[in-house]
Amino acid sequence: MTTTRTGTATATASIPTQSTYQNRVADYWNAEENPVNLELGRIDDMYHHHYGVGAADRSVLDEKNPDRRDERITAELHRLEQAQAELLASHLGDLKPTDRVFDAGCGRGGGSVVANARYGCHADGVTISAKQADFANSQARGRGIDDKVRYHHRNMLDTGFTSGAYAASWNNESTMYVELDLLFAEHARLLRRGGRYAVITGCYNDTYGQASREVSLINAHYICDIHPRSEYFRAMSRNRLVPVHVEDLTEAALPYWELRQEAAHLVTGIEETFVTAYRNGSFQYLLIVADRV
Ligand code: SAH
Ligand code: GPP
Ligand code: MG
Repeated sequence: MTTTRTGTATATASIPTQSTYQNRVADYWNAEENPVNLELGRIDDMYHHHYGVGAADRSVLDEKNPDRRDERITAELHRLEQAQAELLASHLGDLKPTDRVFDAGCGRGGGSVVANARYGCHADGVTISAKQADFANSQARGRGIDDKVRYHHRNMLDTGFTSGAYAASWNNESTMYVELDLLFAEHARLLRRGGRYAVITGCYNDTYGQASREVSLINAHYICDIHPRSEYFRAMSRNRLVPVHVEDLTEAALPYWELRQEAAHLVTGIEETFVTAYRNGSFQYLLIVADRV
């Protein structure tokens, strides 16, 4: 399918041929309006589509005023998601304001905003959802950073961006939508030698055996295909990406889900599955940082 769009800053050359699967993924993100994402983002116009890390302040659950209780839970979940974005951004290397970063599978744009705020760098975010790219560009305009932070409706496997132009790149919870070899080949092409790649992802644990029931339920919920941990390292080594830091964030990821389970005003129904998947050892939340050699 070739889509030509006009009338917005988002519209780019063309969307390369997409698979039927990728069209369905785009449909999901074009339709997505979960309160757990929009209400958190509205707090400070920082919109994330990833989960949180770190200890949760569960005292928010003891708040007596019901409206205030909901607000405090929302704010605490947002704080944990923001901490996850900051953690990833802190691993992008020593970036300068003239440097350029690539945000692969950028969602509503929060990750690039965080990177720009931290380093003053240029950022190109890419999402397969036209609606997300438009939303993110209007957020960047609102913040007055649209001269440096741009979002594009494109396929992250085939961006059309300039080879070697990027000092850093990342995937924050977006690798489960693509074949890793194709993805890492595109990162390796875009990154300059010595550039940094970082990924935070849910992966299934090879030591469990195969994908568990919970992993399969998560796949069905988001229309994705969670890879095993081993596949990340195999595909990186095949694509000039050499890991320099690996962190198992599984324990750090649990408090977010345990708090989200209690957030009746925000739950989507997938919460218990994540808690079970993390606890039964079939699923891991992982950070991998690699150098492009
Ligand atoms: N990284 C963001 C969003 C993660 S949600 C964040 O941390 O907030 C997953 C994102 O991957 C969505 O924006 C979806 O549109 C994007 N995505 C999935 N497949 C893609 C593809 N082939 N090309 C570009 N983006 C893709
Ligand atoms: C995005 O988060 C979810 C994904 C990118 C897919 C699955 C991720 C794994 C780690 C397996 P979201 O913020 O849109 O999800 P939700 O609406 O549940 O908050
Ligand atoms: Mg969310």
